[in-house]
Amino acid sequence: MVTNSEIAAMLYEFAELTDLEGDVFKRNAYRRAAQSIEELDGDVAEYDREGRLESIPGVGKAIAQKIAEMVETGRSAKLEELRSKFPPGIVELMKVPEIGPRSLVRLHQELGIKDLEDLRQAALQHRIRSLKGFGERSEENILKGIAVVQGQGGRMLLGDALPIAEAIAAHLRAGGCEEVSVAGSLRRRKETIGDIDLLAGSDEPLRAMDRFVSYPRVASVVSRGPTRSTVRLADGTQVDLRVVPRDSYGAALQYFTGSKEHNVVMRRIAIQKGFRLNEYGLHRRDSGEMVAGAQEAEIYRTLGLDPIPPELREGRGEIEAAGEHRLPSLLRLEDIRGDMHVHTVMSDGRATMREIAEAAFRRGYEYIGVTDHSRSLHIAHGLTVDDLLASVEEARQLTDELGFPVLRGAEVDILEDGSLDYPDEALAQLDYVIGSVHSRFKMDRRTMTERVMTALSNRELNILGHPTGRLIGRREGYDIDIEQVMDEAARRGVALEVNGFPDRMDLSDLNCRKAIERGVTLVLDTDAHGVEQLDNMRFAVGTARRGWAERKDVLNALPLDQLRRFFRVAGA
Ligand code: DGT
Ligand code: CA
Ligand code: CA
Ligand code: ZN
Repeated sequence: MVTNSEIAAMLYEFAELTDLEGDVFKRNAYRRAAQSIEELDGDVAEYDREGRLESIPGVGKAIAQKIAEMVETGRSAKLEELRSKFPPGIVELMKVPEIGPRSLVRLHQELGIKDLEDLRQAALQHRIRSLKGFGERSEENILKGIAVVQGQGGRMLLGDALPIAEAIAAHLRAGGCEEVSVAGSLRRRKETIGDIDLLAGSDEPLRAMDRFVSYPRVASVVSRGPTRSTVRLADGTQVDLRVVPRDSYGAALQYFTGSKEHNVVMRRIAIQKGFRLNEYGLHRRDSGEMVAGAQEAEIYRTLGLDPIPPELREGRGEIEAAGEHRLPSLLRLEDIRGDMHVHTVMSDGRATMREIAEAAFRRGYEYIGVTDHSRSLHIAHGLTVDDLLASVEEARQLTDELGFPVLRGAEVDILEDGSLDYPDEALAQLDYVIGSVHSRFKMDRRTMTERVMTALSNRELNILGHPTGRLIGRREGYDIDIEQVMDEAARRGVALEVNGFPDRMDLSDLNCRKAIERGVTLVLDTDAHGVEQLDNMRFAVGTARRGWAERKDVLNALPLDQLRRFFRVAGA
């Protein structure tokens, strides 16, 4: 079964390749269709079966036909034809900020550039400046652009990698593999992922491998063997699949989940206790007898350890804690009762307050908080005081009508001097206030810390949004004494946000742990700008779990009355 996200991914690839062909109109059409499908409620396959594909916004006759083919065969002949016109590295080349599709086609046609390495060599050897319209500066910019792409170390965001991995896992399961799991850094929910690791337990490894390489998004097979294969997807993502006998599945899952640091300690403990641990199982050293292998938890238990959740396996004291039965009882996604940071159409979001409330209700939340940008943030259509106050009334009416609590908050800019971007009388009308830094990032450490400390001292402030301001792979956080901020937040009853937007993940895992140790209350948010992004809550939860968070540490794991009490005492 092809999933919505796989169809969306193929449509995005269509968009990129038609862009390369110079057809901006088609590119936009494919993008629009891909976006609608990402946001679609219900299965595309269902729409196809019922002949309703063209009722999807942005899907006309031609695209509907392609989607129908994807649903029915898992592939698209037209997409494969387009792919064959360009070298496989081309989609990766498109990530270089300095080159647009038209230059890319010329670089390919005139210099034979096929991938990042070709491009770097051409720039270093000054072959690019010989092309009409390019110069010395373009070469410098291209080299900088390559550094940006590779500065991410070729790592991808958790939020991009996990849906891909889950789609491939589903493809394997649909092909008869019963036990399939993501492994590696992805299973540990690290914020960035080097490559995607998948593990299957199967007694028919060749069949599993056949199924793997037949996944529709596979652009090339890097290596293929009976126990391990590696493929590259069209966007350059590398995916590893290992297949082990079902008896060894638990041991292999333990091994390939890592981290390496965690595994080193695990193996040492195994040796101390007279065992040998590897990806095939836990064996007694004297007799060679296998004492655990099929179940991952058995490996831990046999070594005298409580089973350790994957998010903790970083060699940060988790094994000692497991041996002393003092692992934290980690927060779970089901503990989250509402999302406190969501943008609506009033500022730069795509959904109305009502659509957000209905989606939150469908997710099983007990409440939702909507937070638009404040007036100074013009690029995001920040709300005037009048619009803000009118929307407080709208939230109240919606709450009555739906019987579902819609809280009216705001994501208010923390201005340069630390004041908030609305008068206190206006803020006092809201259910709660998030304060965020969105401007003047380059202050020195002392000034920036002062700025945020001033904001924390405002009695109307309840939550500090994305507290370090970093954007993974694009921008370092601003220079701030985050420990001083944590202590002040704990003292004043202001919650620090764990923003689950995939390129933010702010606070980070380590900062979450530090904050909890300092008595800070965390609040887990998505910063959603569309209803589908409410799903990003699982990334915030993964990050908080990596920071050893328990339910008691998290504001929006509280029932509504206690949440309101927290907001009342804040700033006291
Ligand atoms: P990544 O891909 O850079 O985000 O990080 P990981 O942790 O996914 O690392 P990866 O893909 O190289 O390997 C996946 C897991 O397999 C790793 O977490 C632990 C295990 N593993 C791989 N190679 C070794 C090794 O040489 N020694 C040990 N102890 N474990 C290894
Ligand atoms: Ca990996
Ligand atoms: Ca790997
Ligand atoms: Zn923000």
